[in-house]
Amino acid sequence: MSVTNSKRQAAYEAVDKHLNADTRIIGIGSGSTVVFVVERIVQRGNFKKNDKSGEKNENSDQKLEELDLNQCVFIPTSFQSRILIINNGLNLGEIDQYQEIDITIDGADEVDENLNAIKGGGACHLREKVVAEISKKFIIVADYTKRSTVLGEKWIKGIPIEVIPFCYTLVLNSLKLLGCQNFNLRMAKNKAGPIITDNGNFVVDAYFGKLNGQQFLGDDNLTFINSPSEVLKRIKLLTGVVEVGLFVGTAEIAYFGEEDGCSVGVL
Ligand code: DER
Repeated sequence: MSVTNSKRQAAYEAVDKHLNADTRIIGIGSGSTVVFVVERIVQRGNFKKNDKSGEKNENSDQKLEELDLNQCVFIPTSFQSRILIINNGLNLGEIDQYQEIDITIDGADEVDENLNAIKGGGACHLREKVVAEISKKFIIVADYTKRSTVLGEKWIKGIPIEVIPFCYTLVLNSLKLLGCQNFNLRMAKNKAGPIITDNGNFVVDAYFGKLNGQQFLGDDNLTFINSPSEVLKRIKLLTGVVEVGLFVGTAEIAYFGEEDGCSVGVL
């Protein structure tokens, strides 16, 4: 199965399994996989209403859980997901309107066996993390290339770090002191200079190797445990850092589109 089809498979399964008649406030992540999440939501929401609960839909042998899109509000995690919501005629909400979101479905750049994730390949991880943290349920959808045993195994571009623009050299120096040897300011492709996030900040990508819980020696001869939670804490404490693309203990379940066509939910 192609990577694109495996993204679609994972996205469709997450929507089918977790959105139902009671779902009202839905967070929409960013990236290419969530495009299929919205595609499935629009498909599901177009089904004819069943007047009697329990009545079988003529096209399916399963009771259809009605998803009434008129009753739902969709919260974006980036400019991209905002446009996705608007272009599909879905009700757009804003993050500061709600204390709590029913469910958020989002992509990831890499997911380990404990469902920790590297996110921010699309430089959207600040708003993604805010939306994820106020969601009662946070679900990851990804193609099979994103599934790893430990973070840093396949995604070697580095942990995305959103930084205040005038602080980026300070952050780079601090990462060096932490013992990271492989870091850079993320440069734009069709624009001179660095990429700018939706929040007006820069992104630094820093690779700490495989986050496998081994000892990590910093330049200051201080060691720390190279685990997702420890590395998140170390980076987040650096002056000038706004948010880190490590989502630790956030996801409840992840769906990976597999090469053989089915998708698998990992708890
Ligand atoms: O930036 C992010 O965290 C996005 O969710 C993104 O990286 C997901 O990747 P995708 O384009 O493969 O869905």
